[in-house]
Amino acid sequence: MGDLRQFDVPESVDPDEWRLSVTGAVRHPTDFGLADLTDLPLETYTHDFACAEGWVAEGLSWRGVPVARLLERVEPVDGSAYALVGGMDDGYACSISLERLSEAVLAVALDGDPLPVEHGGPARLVPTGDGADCWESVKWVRELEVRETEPTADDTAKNVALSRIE
Ligand SMILES: Nc1nc2c(c(=O)[nH]1)N[C@H]1C(S)=C(S)[C@@H](COP(=O)(O)O)O[C@H]1N2
Ligand SMILES: [Mo]
Repeated sequence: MGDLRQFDVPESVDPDEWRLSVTGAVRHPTDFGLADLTDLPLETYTHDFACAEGWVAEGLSWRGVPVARLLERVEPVDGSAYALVGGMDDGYACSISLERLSEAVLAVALDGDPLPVEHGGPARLVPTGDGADCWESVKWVRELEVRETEPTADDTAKNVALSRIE
């Protein structure tokens, strides 16, 4: 049994300034505020979160918007296959296939409370299913940029995460 770790919140993270932009290879680029998200039907996803550093937080209950609902709004163009998910901490971005993104939850609550900024509030990407890496659970998500090709060069998340491991 364990909890999520308490990492420092970077200075560039200001929850009051938070908006989500869904951009890139989509027909209708859209900006969402928190109320736009919480007006949508929310779902709960419960799982154990395991970090590559070797700790586990068991039985986390995330509540949020299925990302599929957001993608329906923006309509990715034919041929789009990936997204780059960016956090409010500058330089942190994670590549994910559109298929896995469409099965993810954009969490706005954790264990019944609004998602605290320490754990990525207002909104954190929570990929579902087995085999997600801890660094794909992007805190303070401010941009989902849909791409046609895999954004490998812009994907910094794994390096940031592994650089914290001694
Ligand atoms: N934006 C952002 N998201 C992030 C990270 C980060 O540095 N920046 N670290 C990742 C890693 S490696 C882990 S283990 C978890 C840690 O979540 P916690 O701070 O809620 O314990 O956040 C993930 N999401
Ligand atoms: Mo991690």
